[in-house]
Amino acid sequence: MTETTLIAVKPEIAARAQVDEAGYKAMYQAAAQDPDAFWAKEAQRIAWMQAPKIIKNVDFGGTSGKVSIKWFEDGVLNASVSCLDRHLATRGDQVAIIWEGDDPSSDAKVTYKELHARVCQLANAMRGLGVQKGDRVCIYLPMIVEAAVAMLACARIGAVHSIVFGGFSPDSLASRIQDSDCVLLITADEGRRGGRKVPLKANADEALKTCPSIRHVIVARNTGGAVEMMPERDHWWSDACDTQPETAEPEKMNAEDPLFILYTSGSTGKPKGVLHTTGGYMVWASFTHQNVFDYRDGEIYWCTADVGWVTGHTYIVYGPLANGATTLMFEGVPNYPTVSRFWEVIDKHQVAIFYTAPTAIRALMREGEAPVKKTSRKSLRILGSVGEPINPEAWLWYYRNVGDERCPIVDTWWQTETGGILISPLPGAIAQKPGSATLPLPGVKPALVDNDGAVLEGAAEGNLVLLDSWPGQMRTVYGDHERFVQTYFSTFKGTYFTGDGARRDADGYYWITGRVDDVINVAGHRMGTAEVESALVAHPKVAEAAVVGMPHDIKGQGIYAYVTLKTGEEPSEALRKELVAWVRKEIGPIASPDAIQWAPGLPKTRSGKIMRRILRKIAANETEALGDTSTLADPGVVQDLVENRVR
Ligand code: 6R9
Repeated sequence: MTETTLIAVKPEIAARAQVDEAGYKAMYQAAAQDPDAFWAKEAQRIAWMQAPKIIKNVDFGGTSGKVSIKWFEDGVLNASVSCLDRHLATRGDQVAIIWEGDDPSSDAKVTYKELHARVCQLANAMRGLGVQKGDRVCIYLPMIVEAAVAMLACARIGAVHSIVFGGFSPDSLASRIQDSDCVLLITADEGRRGGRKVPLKANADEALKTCPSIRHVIVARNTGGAVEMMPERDHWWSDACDTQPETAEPEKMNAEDPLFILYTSGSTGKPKGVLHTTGGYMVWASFTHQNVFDYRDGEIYWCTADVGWVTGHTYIVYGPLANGATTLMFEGVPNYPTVSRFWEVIDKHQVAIFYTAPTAIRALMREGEAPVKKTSRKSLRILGSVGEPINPEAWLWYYRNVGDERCPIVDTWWQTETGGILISPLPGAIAQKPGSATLPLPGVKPALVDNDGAVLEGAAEGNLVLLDSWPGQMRTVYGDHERFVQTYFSTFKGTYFTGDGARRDADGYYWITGRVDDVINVAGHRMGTAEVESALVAHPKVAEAAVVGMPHDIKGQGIYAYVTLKTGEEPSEALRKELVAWVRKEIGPIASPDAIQWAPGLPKTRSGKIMRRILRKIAANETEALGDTSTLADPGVVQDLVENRVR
């Protein structure tokens, strides 16, 4: 498979597509030439209480050094109205959410009317508990309908939700609650995943020991498992909501009022609270969901992400519901009870659009074709990929076996920070190349720069930046605007730096090569190597740790940790296991190291900087090409590390 392999848009797909090739080019040009006119028109896709007159007002700080991003700043709206109220007259009885449980015999359907009522009841309950516009509410829920209800109820009363993925530990939950001083926590007794239970309420109780800002906890009964309820503080969801009125006045929100915070990992320090606002985010969610998936009325749409990640925010809840879609929410995992589960769910619910991650595709690919082929999948029309680069082999397997060479694949590149998809083929417009995210969406201006910030033209490889703003862009890091400016706008002045590297081929197609910073991507989960390192050094026997990504067949990247023990401590298999368990407890299971190498010393420069370049090469078993080691304080440590590499 070379990069000249071009999979043309099939004529039958182009003929029916909402946007064809000429249409894409016209849209791209229109958005570039007159962004105000283009986005004023696109803004009409959502419901406004007061339509915006001022469209774009952005400064990337090129000359002033001050970064300020505003879209639709005089508009007034409520996100929950776009997702619910305005559909009631036309599609009140249409299913909004299909819920498919971890156990294949459990499912549920919720219409727009029912969803609206449940959201209003929770909104009223939260107001009754004193939650006000602008307050932060933490959501720590499994993939149950209540998660979507909680998000929309926050939006309804103008509270800012901050979802913490259910796989995070009590410590990780606590630090996120503390960073944004959340006043309310919404959780469940337990979650379910792959036949196992996740003790969410018990984790929350542990976390809340250090979270004085939380005044109340609302607990959804999910598994019925026993939990402790603290009088005054803890309320069962049903007690709080069932007697509430089924309507609730939506709060009037300015377009630039915050909608949510979502914590994500960077190269340094603790996870940052990425802040998204209301108007621009909603326009971007709706615009991209419709165009990238060529979404049509009446179709069943399934994104397999968890609402704990940005993909779940934009492409399970806000985008699809804004567009009046039927969105499927899946509680389970791809291989439970069998490795046919995804394909069985597609047949069961007649899914037309299926959006998943390369790590899931690679894991299922390993199981062979039979588990796929025994299902029909005739309902499928569009396939999507997100979270990490998809290798051409996995792309082709997905295309041939899942989509029977009938369904275009949209490989969508974006980030928590970007709010929605930025680079992706439009399925009826852009010929695909396996492994390439292809071309930017209208309104998106990517560029490649070298390490000095010089813009590279034509076919080139470099750092991926964005030259101008799009409506869905994050506005700040919660509580730390300076960190926002430093992280994204100081490396290459006047541009937004993505942290990714990319190659652009002769056709102008983008091939994302992965992170160029100290962020690793493990099974599509973003992790800062610094976070894992600080968890390791918090162990009483560890003196020092360095963590890098290593190639992993299924997860894309695995976590490889070099650990130096304190004097007098001896490495052992028991200690290795203890450290893995320690990191799971400190951060969560997604951060479990795949390999721990005992390192008597780490390769450092004379100024004491760890040379990660060398550690990455050793972890990847590329020890022939370690490069220049002459600047090391003690070149001898490298030999020891190479000899004792973990296989
Ligand atoms: C949406 C999401 C963002 C990072 C991003 C990049 C990687 C995501 C990708 C992709 C290649 C794709 N990434 N999609 N790389 N091709 N289609 O995943 O957000 O969790 O913030 O991760 O994921 O490295 O910078 P987030």
